Parts: sequence; C-alpha cells; structure tokens
Amino acid sequence: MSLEQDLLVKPLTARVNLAAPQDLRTYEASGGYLALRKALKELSPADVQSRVKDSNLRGRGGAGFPTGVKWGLVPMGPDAGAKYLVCNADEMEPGTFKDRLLMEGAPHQMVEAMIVAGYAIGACTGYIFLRGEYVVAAERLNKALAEARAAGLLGQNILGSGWNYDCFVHTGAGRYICGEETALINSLEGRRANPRAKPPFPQIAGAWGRPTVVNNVESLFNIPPIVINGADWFKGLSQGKSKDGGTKLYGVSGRARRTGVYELPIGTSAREILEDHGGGMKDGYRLKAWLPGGASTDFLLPEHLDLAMDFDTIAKAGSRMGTGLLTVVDDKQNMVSVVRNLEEFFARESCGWCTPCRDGLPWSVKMLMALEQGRGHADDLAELERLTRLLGPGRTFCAHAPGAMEPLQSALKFFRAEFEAGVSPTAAKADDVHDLAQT
Ligand code: L3W
Repeated sequence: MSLEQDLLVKPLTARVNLAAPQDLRTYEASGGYLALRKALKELSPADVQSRVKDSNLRGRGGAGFPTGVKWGLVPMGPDAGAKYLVCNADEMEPGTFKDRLLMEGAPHQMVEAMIVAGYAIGACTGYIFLRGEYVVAAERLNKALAEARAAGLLGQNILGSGWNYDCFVHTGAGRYICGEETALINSLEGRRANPRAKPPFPQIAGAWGRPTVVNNVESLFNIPPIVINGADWFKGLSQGKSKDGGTKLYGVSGRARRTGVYELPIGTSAREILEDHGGGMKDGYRLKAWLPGGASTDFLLPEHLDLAMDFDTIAKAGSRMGTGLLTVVDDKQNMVSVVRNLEEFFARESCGWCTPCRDGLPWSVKMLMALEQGRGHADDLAELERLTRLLGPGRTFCAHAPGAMEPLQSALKFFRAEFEAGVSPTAAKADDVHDLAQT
C-alpha cells in the first residue's frame, strides 16, 4: 500500500517512523501542511470547527468528550482577546504509551495539528505540555517547531494570512496529576499542580484566566486528516464497528505475546486487539482480568472480550474505555497484589489537595498490604468497600480518587475470595484510621 493510501486508513500512524521521522520537506511531500494551507485559504475558523463537530471526534485522552463541542464553547469574535490551545501530552497513565509513539514518530503531524486547531479556536499561543521523561519527543517536537517557524508556518502573519500564532513545548516535572487539565494549567502557569474547581471549564477561564482548550495528542492528530478528507470519511473509518467515527490507537501490556500499540477502527473488539494483534497470552499464562485503558478503569473479565472497544459499549459493561490500551492480568497474579500496586501509585501521585484522596488512598494501601501478607483484619473488606464510596464520584476535587477506586471496587466484586484469603483471625485492626465520613 502506498503512503497516500495508508493515510486514508491509518491517518494517525501511517507516517510514524521512530527511527527517522519525516523532516519538514518529506512531511510536505506526503501531503503535510496541506490541511493548514487549506484552512487558511478556504475555511474560516467556524468552518474548521464545523468539520470537527460533524466528524463527532471524541476526546482520546480517556473521557471521550466530543472535541467539536469543546471547541464550540470557546468565545469567538474580534473582541474575544487572548486564547490558548494546550496539548495534554503528559502521558503518565499506567499501561499507556500511545501518544509517545505519535510524537516521536511523526512530530510534524503534531505541529500541524497544533496550528490548525489553534486557528479553529482563534488562539494566540499553543503549548504542548509534555511528560518530562519524553526527552526524545521533546527534541523532535522542538526541531519540527523550529523548521515550521523558519518556513513561515508559525509565528507572525502565517503564510500571509495575517494570523499570528506560535507554539512551544513545555516539559512537565513528572506528576501524574498534571494530566488533569486544570492541574496542568496551574503547572503551566508555574503554580503547584492542584486541580481547580470546574466550572468554570477551561474553555471559558483556563490558562491565566483566559479561554483555553486542552486536547489530548491523539485527538489532535486526527485534526489535519479531518480537515483534508472531511467528516464523512472520518465516520467511515470505524467500518461500522461503532457509532463513533475514526480509528483508535489500541494496545496491550502485561503477559501478552506482542505487547504494543496498533491503530484499528474504533469499536474493534478487545478479543481482536489481544488475540490477533497482541498475539494472545504468553505460553503458560491464561487471561484472568483486564483493564480497558489505564489504571483508573474497572476490571473486566475474559467473558467481556467480545465487547466493542468504544466509549459507550465499555461504559455499559461497567467500566470505561479510557485510553484504550489494555492491561492484562494473568492467572499467576494475585488480584490483591495487583490492586495494591495500583493504589500505591495513586496514593503517591495524589496532590493532597482534598482530604478523602490524601488520607483515603494511603489507608487503602495499608489495608491491601495487610491482606496481601495474610494479616488483614476481618473488617478490612467492608472498610475497603466503604472507601470506594467515600472516594467515589462527587466526593473529591477531581477524578483522581474516583478513578483510583475503579480497579479496587471491581476487583472486590469479581475476586472477593482472594481478598478474603488475606484475612487473619488474630490480626489487629489498623490503629491510625481516620473516619473520612467526619472530615
Ligand atoms: C464543558 C462540560 N466542558 C466535560 C470537558 C472537560 C475536559 C473533557 C473531559 O479526565 C479521564 C479521567 C482519567 N462543559 C464539560 C466539559 N468537559 N464536561 O471534557 O472531562 P471529564 O471531566 O469527563 O474528564 P477529565 O477530568 O478530563 C479524563 C481518565 O480519563 N484516564 C486518564 C488518562 C490519562 C492519559 C494520559 O496519561 N495521557 O490520557 C483514563 O482512563 O482517569 O477519568 O476537557 O473540560 N459540562
């Protein structure tokens, strides 16, 4: 298949070349920056927004909020003042490594996406908020930005259009909470990365109090192809597997034969992802459970493998598609240990801003550790269940603690016997437990 044909079926990864990503000249030779030229010449910002709205592209960071709707909330018009576009490239979700592939493998597509999306919302500046450890991506993105700037694709009076816009890479300092958009904005402003209350949503009052759109890398990568090929083309990419349009980066980690990332029609079944693309489980291991997309999703079981991996289907099954990269748990792993490992991560990464999250997560780790070591108290299961409610949706400032409770609540539901096995009749109850209901 030629690159031209490949771009029509795999618009996100067709250009990805990790060994030698395209420079400006080769990117342009493969149709790069045509979306920008088309937008500036033929389309108003409102036209670009309409295309994206019509495509029904849903945010690929994990929440699935429609990108066009998000853009539509931004105040437009000549008096709207300074506005910002921020790419959430702080990829720190456990088991998630899709955005890194895109940024390292096709940096110019990221840069073009930032410019076209910036044009659509009338931004003056774009920031790529990049995970600090992604040093290769930083280097390649900065090189691509410099090439674009030198060619008049960024900066003052872009391509003679009269529009001024520049874009910068901002590297994070290694906190998971910076992936939450308002914590990210605080960090970008040089403040401590605590989440802010919403509303107001960033689209109204974000960076420096100005309207700001925060979009995930994979979401943005879809923008130039949508501008070139149109909304109907995008919808058709799912090949009828989902009512959502587009392709999706899926992946597998854990004891599968071919762990990695694969671009497939959205709505591809989890079985096809794991068995056909991930090569199935390694010899000697059987699938016990799986997380659909990141640590902050509910476990599903082997019996759920035939579900379509899209936002609504996985939500109906009691979990969330999240980032779409499966983490598989095998039959040799103890669920209490798996969950303890996840909760340790969440406890460490809590920003400590609200009490349920700051105190509740370490408390869960303490009980899980005791159960793992066979010295759990008879009340610990009920306490863990209570925690899933006290740290659940609506109880905290952001989605961190509710997300952390998802693997715990589902593991307790599906694998209760493994937790019960960790109870010792002689164990003492943890003595430094706070009553979160009182705080
Ligand atoms: C205007 C409303 N805008 C929602 C916007 C909002 C945001 C987007 C999603 O977390 C999840 C989280 C992680 N008016 C709006 C509105 N919006 N309602 O839509 O918002 P929300 O609140 O649904 O989600 P969120 O707080 O952004 C996203 C989960 O994704 N996750 C994490 C992934 C991590 C990565 C990574 O490392 N790269 O992707 C995976 O599952 O736990 O639950 O823009 O402004 N009424």
